[in-house]
Amino acid sequence: MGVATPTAPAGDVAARATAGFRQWYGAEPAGRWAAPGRVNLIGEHTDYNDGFVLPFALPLHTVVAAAPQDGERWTVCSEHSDAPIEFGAAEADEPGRVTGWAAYVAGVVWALRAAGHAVPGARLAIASDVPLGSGLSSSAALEAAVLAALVDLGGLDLPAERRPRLAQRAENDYVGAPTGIMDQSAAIRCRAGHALFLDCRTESVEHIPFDLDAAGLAVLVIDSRAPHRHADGEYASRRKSCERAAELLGVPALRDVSADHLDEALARLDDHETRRRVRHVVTEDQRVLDTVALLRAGRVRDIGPLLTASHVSMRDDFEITVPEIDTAVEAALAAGAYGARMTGGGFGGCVLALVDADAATTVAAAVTAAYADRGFPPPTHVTVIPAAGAHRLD
Ligand code: GAF
Repeated sequence: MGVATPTAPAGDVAARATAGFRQWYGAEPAGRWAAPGRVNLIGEHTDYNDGFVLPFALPLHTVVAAAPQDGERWTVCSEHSDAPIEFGAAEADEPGRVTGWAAYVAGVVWALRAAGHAVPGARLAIASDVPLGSGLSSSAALEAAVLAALVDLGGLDLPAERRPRLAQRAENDYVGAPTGIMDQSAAIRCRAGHALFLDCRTESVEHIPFDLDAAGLAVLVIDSRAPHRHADGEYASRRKSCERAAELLGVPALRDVSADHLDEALARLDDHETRRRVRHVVTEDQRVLDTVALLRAGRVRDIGPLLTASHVSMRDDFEITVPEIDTAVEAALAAGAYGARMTGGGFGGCVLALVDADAATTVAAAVTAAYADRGFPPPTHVTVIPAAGAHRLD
């Protein structure tokens, strides 16, 4: 069994977007824009606590083929839809009016308009290689690609560093998902060969070289194929308990609790569950900083234990893992991975493992065997390298 490595950029998927555009609109697109999915190397559930994250973009893309159309009308089709969906300014201006996958597109139009931009009417055709529902941020990739297309078609003045917040608003306020800023930042601001060290309070970024090839390493991404169990409600409840804890501790956000004074902070909370949630966030922020320090020093292998510690913290303190995910992490570690952890919001999704490049196949086989032992449906896996954020293809 081999492990496939997708390559950038977006060749086939771009052709599919163009084919969709021609099929539904009987015309040529004015351009094509791509945005990637992401994995998060480390820093989970820290973004909405004003903390630190370290995602990198995947060489898996959502591509939007688009052209302007007259008036304030937007028509969108995707390779998974039977027919285009059309909406005008009235629907775009009222969060919730457009539903399903097209809500992410309408949300971007809404967020741009709400920020005072003159959004051009457009026809859009969407194709994607980012798997849906695997925790690799297919929704942020869609938002980022649509945003890039509309900004370029309309000649809007919106620099890349201001785009993630706007895409996040589309997701929070139009679609209604209370996510942080990580996924949109990754889809827009990542750089090939680098991880994105993002301070979610200031939105300042540093591109940290993450050259797996040079180190003889690979990141293996294993899709647990676990059904997302109550993920939306659980995510919102984690977010609420973090906000409540910050209030109780008298700080603007949990980022302001110092890892050096964690025990004192925990002693001020009388609820065990809240203490565990706080401990995860505070120690996870510190693990991001420690990972960045190791990567800056070129010590890529040495980040392994931090990845695994992050997983243990998500499993025991934040309580967001599921049996399939824990099985994948344990099997990868037992097969020689330097570190392994769940990536993304939790309750399903993907695991990433840092492995020697020539061990990727063995580690993947060990995970598959452990799944079979437990009677889980076989996982899928792929090795990935850090890719670029949203960009215009042509
Ligand atoms: C999801 C959210 F969209 C992100 O904002 C982040 O909170 C992540 O879960 C957990 O780190 O992907």
